[in-house]
Parts: sequence; structure tokens; C-alpha cells
Amino acid sequence: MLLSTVAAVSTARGKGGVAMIRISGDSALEIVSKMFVLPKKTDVFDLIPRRCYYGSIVRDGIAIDDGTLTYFKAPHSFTGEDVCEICCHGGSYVTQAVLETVLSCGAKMASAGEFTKRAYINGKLTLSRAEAIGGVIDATNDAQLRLSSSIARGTLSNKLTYIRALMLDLITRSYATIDYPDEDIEDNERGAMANTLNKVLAELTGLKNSYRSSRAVSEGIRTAIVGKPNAGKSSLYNALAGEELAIVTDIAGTTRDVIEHTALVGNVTLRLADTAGIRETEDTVEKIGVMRAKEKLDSSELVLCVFDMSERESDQDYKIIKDVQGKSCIAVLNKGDLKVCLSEEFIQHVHKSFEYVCEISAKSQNGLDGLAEVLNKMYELDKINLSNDPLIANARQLSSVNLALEKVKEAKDALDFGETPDIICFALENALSELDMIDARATSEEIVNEIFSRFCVGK
Ligand SMILES: Nc1nc2c(ncn2[C@@H]2O[C@H](COP(=O)(O)OP(=O)(O)OP(=O)(O)O)[C@@H](O)[C@H]2O)c(=O)[nH]1
Ligand SMILES: [Mg+2]
Repeated sequence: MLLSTVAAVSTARGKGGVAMIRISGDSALEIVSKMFVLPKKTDVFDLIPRRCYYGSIVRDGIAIDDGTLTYFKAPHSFTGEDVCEICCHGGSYVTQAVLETVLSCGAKMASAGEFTKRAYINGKLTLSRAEAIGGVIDATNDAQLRLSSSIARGTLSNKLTYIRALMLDLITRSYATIDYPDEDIEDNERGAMANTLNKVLAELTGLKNSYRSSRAVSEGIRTAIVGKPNAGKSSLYNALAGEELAIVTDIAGTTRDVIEHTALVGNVTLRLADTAGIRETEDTVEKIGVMRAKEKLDSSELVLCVFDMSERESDQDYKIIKDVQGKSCIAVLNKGDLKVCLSEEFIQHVHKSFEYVCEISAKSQNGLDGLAEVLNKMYELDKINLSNDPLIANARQLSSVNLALEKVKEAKDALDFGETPDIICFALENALSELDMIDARATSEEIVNEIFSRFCVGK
């Protein structure tokens, strides 16, 4: 248990209907008894936990607001400590006044993420679940919310517990053989251990691969929209953004600056960049635009390569196909609402050059569903249920999975090469401690502090 009792405003800053001040620690009730007056002078210490009480908030003997008080008795609270939550009117000044009253009655100001950190320290949350609460708060679209909410509810933690149990079983079996050094591991025992090791390898590989999908949802993919002038890049950009952000005209060379916006397409968060149409030009400003478009193309992770179906192809179209070779790419055949003038030969060339091809009309927005499907497929989000499947959510977790995977492979090699059980055991114990870093059964205090400092105050 931590000694100090801390408080903070847990609702968002600014003016609102209601604000909530949370107080957590051994002295929560004592602090509240000095500033929250219940009708008929009911003693705060007699409150029934998890029931909401109406009363007055009093500073220096004068009521400054009225509101509600809910008491959560340890360990049945978010932090695992005694918690009191006071809801008052949500003006900035009144909220600050209530918080200051709580602080003057003996609470210390909570630091960023302190409530969640205490929940973790008191065993109410695993580290991956605590991190995911940050993801729920930061979510800006439905896919991100479903992903973070699922991890916050424990899907990843449960999977880790399952893998851990398999590994512990292997370690126990290895120890059993170590205890009888004269006996080698029997053949059927060796077979059973190999089976379990393969299961562990498959589970860890699944988690490792899941990062590509979860990153596409949470962090987003740096995506450049490229093509020759007038192909309809800005029209596509606007259609995906759901807003008329970029200027669209029938004049070739409209876009010069790179414009950026984030949009959810399918379940993939695209960090879109609309760029100038790529062509040879003598115009000074357009030249700079083309140079920036090429830079954006080089630094992007994904390219939406737009072709105009309503016009005969040009050398520029062939050149762009060459430029994007080796990049992760989707060919977008645009203006599907008009008569197709691209040659059959060129369309075949596109199908040969790109793994993914979509036909759309940026103007009528037809075919955008197909583009969303392709994106889900590319990032394997068509096979994943974001609300239920365990996924690795960040680079820290991925690094632990990779290290654990390496050690489990060492254990498997040792078993296959007929090494002694102590060598298998050693590799497995190392694998287990790497895996335990994810839910912080073995994470350093420094890492834990770093994680919680990214939260806002009041969470
Ligand atoms: N019929 C039809 N017209 C389209 C479609 N997409 C774009 N256009 C038209 O094509 C012209 C060029 O569109 P933009 O989106 O500005 O093309 P761009 O590739 O951004 O052009 P630059 O910025 O000049 O490189 C405009 O007149 C659009 O209205 C489409 O799907 N169907
Ligand atoms: Mg444009």
C-alpha cells in the first residue's frame, strides 16, 4: 500500500455540466469528512460503499457547491485503495475550488497516470491492460477503440497467462528429469515436450505477427497518394477524408504542397498525404511540388498509385509504375464512372505490376468499399476480430515477444539435438522472464514510470 492519499480532477479540463474529483488512499474518507456534508449530518464514515450520496461541498465552513459522493472501499475500487469520487458542477473555477479544498484537507496532488499506476501496483490491472486504458482514452476512431478496449479488458493478458502456463509445464517437466541425472529424457516425454514447444512457438509467432495489424489500426500507416496530374488524387484524398480538404480542378498541376490528414479506411488508419501530380515541368513552383511528391513517395510505407481510366495512358504512367516498384502499393484505377480509354495492354500491365488493384470513382465514391477490403486484407484485419482477439499493441511488447521467441527456439533446438534437460530448462526460464516483461511481472520501475507518465493527470 502507498502511504499518501492523492486527488485530481478526473474529467476533462474546461467547462462542462459535471466534473469528477477522485481521491485515492487510506485517508480518502477522513479527507472527505472535512469537506463534504451529508443531509441530516450523516457521518461520512457510515456510508455504504458504491452508493451515491447527495450533499454539500464546504470550504472554511461555507458551502461552495453541492454534488454527489461515492465511496469505494478497498480493495473494491479502480486503484485497489479506498477511493472517494465527488461530482460537482463542471465549471472550471468551481472544479478547481473543490479540488483545492480536497488538497487543503490533506490530499496530495496526483501525478499523471497515478490512479492507473496505483491500480497496477495494487494488482488490479496488468501492465498491458493499464497501457490499453491509455489507448481507450486516446482513440480517435472505432477500430482503435475496439482494439484498446479489448486489451484493456484483458484479451492479451489472458493469452499471455495461457502461454505462460504452457512454458511452466515444460520447465516443470525438464526439472523432473534433471532430478534424475542418470536418466535421459524418455522418447515419449521428448515427443510430448516437442508438441508443447511447438504450441508455444505458434502462439508467440501469432502474437508477433499481430503487431503489423494492430499498428495499422492504432499508429496508422504513412500513405502517399501519387500519380500523374489530373488522375484524381486530390478527389480520392477528399473522398477518404470525408471532407473537401484539397483543391480539385480540371487543371493539370493543381496540387503543389503536400497536404496531410488521417482517415480510417476499413479498419486501417491511413495517415494520408496528397501530392502534386508527377510529370516533367518547367514551372518553378510545380517543380518543387513534384520533388516533394517524390520525397513523400520514398518515405511512405504505403502508396496509393492513381491512374485515370478515362484517358489513354502516357509514358508518365509507365514511369510512375517503375518508380513505385518495391514499395507496398495499391493501384487505384480511377474515374470508373467514365468511358474507359486506357488500353487493355496497359490495364494488364497494371495487374502484372501490382498485387492489389482497385477500380473506383473518386467522384461518385463507388468502389471505395473495395479499397477498404483490400486494406483490411493487406494488414490481415479481415481475419482479426478487434473486439476479441489478443494482439500485441506496441513496440515494447513486440520486443519482449521477439526475445521470448528466440529463447523458445533455442529450447526447441536443444530438445531436437538431444541436449541435456538443464540446457532446455535454462532457455525456457529466460524465455519466461522475457515474456513476463509484457505484463510487468518482471519489468523495471523505470519502465513502469515511463509508461504511466504518458497518461493525463486524473487517470
Ligand atoms: N468523372 C470523374 N471525374 C473525376 C474523378 N476523379 C476526379 N475527377 C475529376 O478530374 C479532375 C482532376 O481531379 P483532381 O482530384 O484535382 O486530380 P489530381 O490528381 O489531384 O490533379 P493534380 O493535383 O493536378 O495533380 C477534376 O475535374 C475532378 O473533378 C472521377 O472519379 N470521375
Ligand atoms: Mg491534386
